Amino acid sequence: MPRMHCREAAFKIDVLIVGGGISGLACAYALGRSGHRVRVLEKTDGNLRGAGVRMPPNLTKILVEWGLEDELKKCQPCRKTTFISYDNGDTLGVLEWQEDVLEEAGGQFLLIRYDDLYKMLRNLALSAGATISYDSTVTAVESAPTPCVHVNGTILTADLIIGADGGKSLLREFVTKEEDTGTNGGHTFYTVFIPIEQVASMDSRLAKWAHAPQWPIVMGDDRCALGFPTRTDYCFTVVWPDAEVPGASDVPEGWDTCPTSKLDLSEYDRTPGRRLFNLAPIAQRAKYVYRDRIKDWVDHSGRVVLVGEAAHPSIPHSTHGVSMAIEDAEALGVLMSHLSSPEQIPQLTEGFQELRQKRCDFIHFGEMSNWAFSMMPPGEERDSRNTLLRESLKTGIEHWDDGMLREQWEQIEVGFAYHMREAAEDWWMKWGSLGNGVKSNGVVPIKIGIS
Ligand SMILES: *[C@@H]1O[C@H](CO)[C@@H](O)[C@H](O)[C@H]1NC(C)=O
Ligand SMILES: CC(=O)N[C@H]1CO[C@H](CO)[C@@H](O)[C@@H]1O
Repeated sequence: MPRMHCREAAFKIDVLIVGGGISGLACAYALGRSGHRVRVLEKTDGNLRGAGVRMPPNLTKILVEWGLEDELKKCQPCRKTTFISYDNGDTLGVLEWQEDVLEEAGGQFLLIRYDDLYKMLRNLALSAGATISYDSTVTAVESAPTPCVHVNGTILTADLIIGADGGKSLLREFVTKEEDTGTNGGHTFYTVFIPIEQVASMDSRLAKWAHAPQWPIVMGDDRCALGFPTRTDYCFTVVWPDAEVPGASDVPEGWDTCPTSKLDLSEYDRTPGRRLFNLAPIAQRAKYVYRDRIKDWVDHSGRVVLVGEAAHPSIPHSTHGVSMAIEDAEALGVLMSHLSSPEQIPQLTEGFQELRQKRCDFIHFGEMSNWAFSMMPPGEERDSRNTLLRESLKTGIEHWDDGMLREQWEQIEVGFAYHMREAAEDWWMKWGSLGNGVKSNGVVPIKIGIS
């Protein structure tokens, strides 16, 4: 499919993006495509780590519009989620992504390795004219008189600075004027990749997972696991309480590796998860650090804006973390394609926050509740969860009438049923074109009589 027609801004600006992960590269593409001159500053050498990524329909739809349809065709599709008990390996329930739901959502549900998605986005960013500088750690930011960052002992200036520097974000501290409030979440995510052919060659209990288009969730007491196949590897993640892993509380935030033998999964002998996990000697490790929602994504000058995890920190491996980051990029790119004067920048960055914040917070709370749902301690609540899940085995998702499950499901559906480009264009029609009323201090014009 040809790429969507792209509008080039009448007024082109210099943009610096701090952070060259998924979020930064997606922004680099979206802004480059809108005609702006983009430079990405990435602190690592570009060999970023990550686990597996679930790409829900509304994300894959954006990527198709960005011209990636052929690459996506090679990805492993996902058709259902199976809920399994950590204690005995029993299947508790299924949630099928029915063809008509996916169709309505306008895209496929696909599974991919982080590094494969990362490479696709890097190629897109470069193709849109962005430059990427690696080994470039930003140590300070300023917004007045001119937005600039300090990097390698020099100062780089721009018209707009985008903070795509992840959960532990220097740019967030600059925008909120508050120190990072991250607190230890008490759990760490351990991910292994096992070549898909190796899994396929195991005995039937394991082999059946190798090419199954599904994403099983293993639900335990204060712990859970999830897995899925990608084109090349089976990606399996165990979420474990730090209290049970010597030294885990002292692990720094970010991605690193550790031996899989650090986790004692012997109690879970009966579950296929344990065997999968033990097939790989080394796991990728990501600590969960909890952060509160923040009020402002844009600094007072309107020329420093946060996106992705820097704006709305989430859980590692969340279902919508990557899709929220890429929707952010799409939204900012569409808005900035309307730029016709420098004074308009603060209006559009404020508009970006207005457009995105509610949705990201809503999706985030949905993810938090799904997480709690998957790690319930034994007790009445868990028993009723399991009863409801077992019902779904008999009846299928349409009959998940009970409040809790229904709500859970609707959260997921709202996540899918969204069109970022249209939402951004709508915002522009309503507010952006009132641009002559913009004040240069970044205040969006007061909205009277339009809804
Ligand atoms: C910073 O220095 C590294 C090498 O030390 C270089 O690769 C990188 O491009 C520099 N970044 C910038 C923005 O000058
Ligand atoms: C990119 C995108 O947002 N795609 C779809 C999301 O879901 C809605 C409604 O279900 C579709 O209309 C969009 O095309």
